[in-house]
Amino acid sequence: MNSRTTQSSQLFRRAQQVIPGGVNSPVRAFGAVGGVPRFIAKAKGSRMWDEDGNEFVDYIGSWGPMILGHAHPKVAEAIRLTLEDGTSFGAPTKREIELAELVLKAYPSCERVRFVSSGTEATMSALRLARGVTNRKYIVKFRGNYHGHSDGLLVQAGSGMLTASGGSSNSAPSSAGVPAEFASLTLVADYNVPETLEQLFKDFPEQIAAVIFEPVVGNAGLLEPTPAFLTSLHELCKINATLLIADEVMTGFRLSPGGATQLLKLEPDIVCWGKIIGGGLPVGAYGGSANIMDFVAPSGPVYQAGTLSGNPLAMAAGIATLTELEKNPPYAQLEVYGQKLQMGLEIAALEAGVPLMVNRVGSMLTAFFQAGNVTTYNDAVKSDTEAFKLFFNAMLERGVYLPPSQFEAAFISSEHDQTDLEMTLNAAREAFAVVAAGL
Ligand code: HOZ
Repeated sequence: MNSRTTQSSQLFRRAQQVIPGGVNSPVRAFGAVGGVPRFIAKAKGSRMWDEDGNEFVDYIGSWGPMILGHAHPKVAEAIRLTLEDGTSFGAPTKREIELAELVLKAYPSCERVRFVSSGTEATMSALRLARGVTNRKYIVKFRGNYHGHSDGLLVQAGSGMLTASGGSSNSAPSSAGVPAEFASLTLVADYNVPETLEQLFKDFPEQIAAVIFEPVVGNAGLLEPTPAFLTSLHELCKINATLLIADEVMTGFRLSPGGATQLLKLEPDIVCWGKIIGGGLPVGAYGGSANIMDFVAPSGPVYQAGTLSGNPLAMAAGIATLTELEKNPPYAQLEVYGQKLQMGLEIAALEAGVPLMVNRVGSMLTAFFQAGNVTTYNDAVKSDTEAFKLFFNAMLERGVYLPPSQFEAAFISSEHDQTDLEMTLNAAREAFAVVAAGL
């Protein structure tokens, strides 16, 4: 049992003195699952070790980037070599072109890409670009889709407020510090419920600059798009001359060599990336056709800049990762392991009498603690979060580090192997028994 937490407990107490909540991103504080967040000392391949020396099979994968596993030799070597030549110049480098070429090769509808330093920056900049291109002010997002923490995207469905144009915005801030006026420019539709998007286009004719969406949602737990939803999404955007922004920060280069865009045959106007394209270092990017992207400064009037944009270390890690993915594509193997994990969890839950619905696309999956299909955000929130909490902690005790929230996706890497799977499923059998006893 991985119950040693002396070091993590001490570090968490110390961290809380100097960092809000003791963490630099809220979900890491274990607020949804209770207990002590394990402070990670090191990771290699599919495994992580905490400061108490406990070993875990890791399914967080840094929330997506570690598709090749932790500290992959080629990625580590690329970072080491690059480091010797300096870590940031504030001037252009050859590596930026090399990574841009690799990204664009995988997304043939995109002709230009701009690198930034995080997914949040990518989506924020993509929205500014869409507004600059269309000269419109509203954007649409979907409930339960997460696109980082910029003001205009920390927005939820609200009770409605009157806007200057007379239309009724249906949104409200989802965080303190976001002015209601900002939030009112973001309209909220329901993912996989196309009628709600259609209604917004009726209410705000010729005013919606962009619709942003997660093609496969990872941030409400995993939700898969229905074909009808994808068709409507494309049609409505086209008819209304609204730009479609695919947030592929999690799915890019993960669900296929060309991400969700290739897998689901999407036709987005702008794509946002992050995570994998930085090989575990801080990177984001947004791209599209030359016509659209040339609105970005200095080619065009939409301003966006960054000191660490195109950072040499991040570019090197990204190039090494995408090159390795191209040379040794892990996608078929990830699908096999994903299937085995999904089936194993489903069978173990059934045997224990625990209602469970596993949603999975390739190497991303969420086990929702409920019996019904989980297609919409409304479905996802019906999950039994107390059961998840019991399961999560029982798995952690048994050496399996899952994302510490029911409403996140787990990630498999090319380094997860049969031993990891067996260990995970053995732990799951016992953990479901713990859940069944607690129901
Ligand atoms: N909510 C983010 C993932 N969906 C968390 C990122 C992090 O804590 O690193």
